[in-house]
Amino acid sequence: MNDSTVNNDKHETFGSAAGDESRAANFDLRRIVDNAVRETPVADMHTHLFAAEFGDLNLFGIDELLNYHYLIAELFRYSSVSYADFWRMEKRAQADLIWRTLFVENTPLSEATRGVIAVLQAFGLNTNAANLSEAREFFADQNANDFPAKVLAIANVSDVVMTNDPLDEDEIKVWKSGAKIDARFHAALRLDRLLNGWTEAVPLINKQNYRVSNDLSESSIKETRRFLDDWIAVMKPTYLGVSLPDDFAFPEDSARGKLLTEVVLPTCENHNVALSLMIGVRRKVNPALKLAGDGLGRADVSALSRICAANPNVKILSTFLSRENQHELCVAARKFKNLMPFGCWWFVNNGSIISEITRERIELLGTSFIPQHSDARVLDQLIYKWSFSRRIIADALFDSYANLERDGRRATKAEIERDVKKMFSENFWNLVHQQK
Ligand code: FIX
Ligand code: ZN
Repeated sequence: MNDSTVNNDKHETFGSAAGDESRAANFDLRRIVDNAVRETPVADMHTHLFAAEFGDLNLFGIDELLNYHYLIAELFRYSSVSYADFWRMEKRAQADLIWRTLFVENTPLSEATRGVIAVLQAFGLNTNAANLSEAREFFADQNANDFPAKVLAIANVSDVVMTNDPLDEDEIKVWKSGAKIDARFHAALRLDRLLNGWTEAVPLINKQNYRVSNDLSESSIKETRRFLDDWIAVMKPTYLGVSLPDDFAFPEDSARGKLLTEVVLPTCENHNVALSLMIGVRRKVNPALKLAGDGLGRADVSALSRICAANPNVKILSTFLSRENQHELCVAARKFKNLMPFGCWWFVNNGSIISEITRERIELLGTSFIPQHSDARVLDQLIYKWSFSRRIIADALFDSYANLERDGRRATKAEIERDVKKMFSENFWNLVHQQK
């Protein structure tokens, strides 16, 4: 959206003096909105990043950037390499192939490829390189402990929420070591393995000295609650979270339905901790692609509404993967004050759709939502994911304030800054009861 789109009617109607004045006001508004959006730090409330204390789980650098599953899926659109041959390759060889295929032999126009270009540019590296040597040299010089501060500063991200699986051996070691975790990185206790694969979770939970069984007897329910109580004490999570399939139903006669109703929701209420429901993923549509093989489906938003209605004391964060569910999510949020829509998740995290979703949310919810999360898996991705999103959010906000002005009220700089702060961090911290 360019500056001249809005308020053109004003200067056409009122002649050139009024036209100049209105153009100047527009220019001013654009500058205020852009500055507020650029300068307000973001609390990135859903990522797959890890603090440096988690060792090898803290991913950064060009080889990780190129081995992002979004790019792996795109590689196979162009390359004749077989899935099996690709997975047999070393990580560096995979990265070389992805670079050559998507960045040299083809133009990096997709959102995910453009993202890598934006990261190289941010570090002053050659975006046109024939190979990865310069980039590899640059990242080899970065120290895993200091690099997060550099990236967070460039991306203007103040806080990062991780995704923490209490059944993951590597993570468990770190939590149990008592290591002091970088205060900018916050935990989110992930429930996927518990809720989406109970029988596989049973032996893993029992290994941690709890006594649960496949049948989900009363004592299993009690023990699973104890398991969560203990992990909440260790991780101090900002919220509990789960990704759910497009055919997710509530209530549901299944292990997941029982665990949600009898374990997870009461735990959230007892601990006053929020629950994040990410709905619409169709896992392993193409298993040969591994992590890159998940797809999506349109889900039933009424399942979410029923959870919100039945649990008014539990704060629910929610995002949907299908574009078709976005409008219904906004309407559900108008009905339930305990529901907070967040982010443009994965397949809807593309410029054109972020723009549509953000505008729809502003129109239906004002500033009472969380416009974006990065879902970054590689630290450096924070740089492009947030710069891309900021640009689009600024456009949507500018148009909204311009419309407001046309209708008779000019938002002040202080109001605009307040609004952006709410959307970028306060809405999240207030919901999870942690004032920053
Ligand atoms: O379930 C999730 O949290 C998803 O975001 C991931 O599983 C997915 O692979 C992803 O990285 C999307 O951005
Ligand atoms: Zn995610």
